[in-house]
Amino acid sequence: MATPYPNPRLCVCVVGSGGVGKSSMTIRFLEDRFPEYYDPTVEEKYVTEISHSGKVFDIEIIDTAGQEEFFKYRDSSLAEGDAYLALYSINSLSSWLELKELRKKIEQEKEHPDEIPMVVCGNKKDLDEYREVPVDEVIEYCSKIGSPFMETSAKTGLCVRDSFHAVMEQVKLLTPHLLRNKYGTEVAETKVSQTRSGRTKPDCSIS
Ligand SMILES: Nc1nc2c(ncn2[C@@H]2O[C@H](COP(=O)(O)OP(=O)(O)OP(=O)(O)O)[C@@H](O)[C@H]2O)c(=O)[nH]1
Ligand SMILES: [Mg+2]
Repeated sequence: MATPYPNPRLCVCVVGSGGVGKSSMTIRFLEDRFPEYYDPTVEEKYVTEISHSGKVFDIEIIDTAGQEEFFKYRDSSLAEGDAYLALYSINSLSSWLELKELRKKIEQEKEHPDEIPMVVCGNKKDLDEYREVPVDEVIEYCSKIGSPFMETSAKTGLCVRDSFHAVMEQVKLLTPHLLRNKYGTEVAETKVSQTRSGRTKPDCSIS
C-alpha cells in the first residue's frame, strides 16, 4: 500500500578523484561484492533504502566521475548533492590533495558551506603497506571541516556500510530538515530488521 507520507529522498554523492574506488564502494554497499575490473565512470545513479536509527530513508546515490573528461557531469551533481561521501585512496597522495580541492568546489556551491554533511574516507585500506597519505594530516583537516574520517576497503568491505551510515548521522546533525517528509513530519519508526543499521563492529570512525 502506498504510504500517505512518502519518505524524503536524500541525494548522496560519492566523490573523489579517478580510480580511488567510488564505484567499488557503491557496489560493495549496494550488492556486497567487489568488482576487480576498472571501468571509469561517466555517472551512475542508484536508488535504495537505508535503515538508520530505526527509520527507513530513501537515498539516491550518485557515483560520480573521477576522470577529467567527464567532469561536466560530475560538476552538476556536486551542486545537487545533499550529502557527500568523499574518497581518496590511502596509497595516492595526489588523490588526497584532489579531495581537498573538491571540498572547496563543493563549498562554493553551497549557501551554508559550514553545514555540508560529508564523511571523508581513506579507501584501499587493504593496501596499507603502500600508504602515501599520513593519517594525522587527514585527522587535522577533518577536524577543521567538521567531518568524520574513516579508512575503508571496498575490497574487503571494511567500514563500507559504516561510512554510509556516518553520512546519515552527519545529515541528522547538520541538515535534519532533509530527513523529514514533505509534510514536515519525521519518517516513522520502522519494523525493518536493525541488523543493517547503526554502528557495526569495529567502530570505524578515526575522527
Ligand atoms: N586493493 C583495492 N583496490 C580497490 C579498492 N577499491 C577499488 N579498488 C580498485 O581500484 C580500481 C578503481 O576502482 P573504481 O571503483 O572503479 O574507482 P572509481 O573511483 O570509481 O574510478 P572513476 O570512476 O574513474 O572515477 C579498480 O581496479 C578497483 O578494483 C580497495 O578498497 N582496495
Ligand atoms: Mg567509478
